Amino acid sequence: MGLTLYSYWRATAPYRVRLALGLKGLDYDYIPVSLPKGEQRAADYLQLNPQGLTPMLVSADQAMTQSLALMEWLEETHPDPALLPADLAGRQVVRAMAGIIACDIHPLNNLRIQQQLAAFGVSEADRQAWVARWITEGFDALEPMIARHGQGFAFGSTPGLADCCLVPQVYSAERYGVDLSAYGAIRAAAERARALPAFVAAHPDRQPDAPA
Ligand SMILES: N[C@@H](CCC(=O)N[C@@H](CS)C(=O)NCC(=O)O)C(=O)O
Repeated sequence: MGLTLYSYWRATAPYRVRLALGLKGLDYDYIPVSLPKGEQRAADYLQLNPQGLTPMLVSADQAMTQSLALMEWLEETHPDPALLPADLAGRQVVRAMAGIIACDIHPLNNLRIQQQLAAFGVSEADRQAWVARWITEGFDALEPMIARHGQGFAFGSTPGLADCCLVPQVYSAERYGVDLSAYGAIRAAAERARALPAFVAAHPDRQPDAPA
């Protein structure tokens, strides 16, 4: 089954899916979608993905969207190695961690939100503070969860779906200069995951559309 990922090198939602693909050991073709150039709103892209966002994963003739749904699809179609814990309670915690990042932090800081804030005349410094505010609020909730459930990784002792969400969000926090000193459990989990080959390969700087 050939897989094609539409991605932008430093966007965090496609980064999650690259990580899940890598942890599953799956090869895929990479098609860059330049978000600054607005390629996500080009007519041919919108035909496949009417929401005009990345990532999009194409398998056979199915064009699929939404990073969380894509990771769940990968989990169902390629169960080994598992990205979700075997027990129901554990799966709930991992999905809650993923939700904090993908539903409660990221949507507030997305490119189109920042473009809209800029269009409303919000200064760059205030936009920076906006980004930091939502990352901090989310990480305040995530930190005790990882401290409680992590045993090396965000949840448990093997890398999984929570790490696929966490590492890109930490990357984004660092990119925006957010102070992470209060988040020891988050930093330790991200650091450990980032050393793994699948995480090294999925890093934004390693993507074909990253600037040289
Ligand atoms: N909930 C979606 C969010 C997708 C999303 O917002 N992707 C961003 C990149 S991280 C994007 O394509 N933004 C383009 C834009 O804002 O115009 C998911 O998890 O896939």
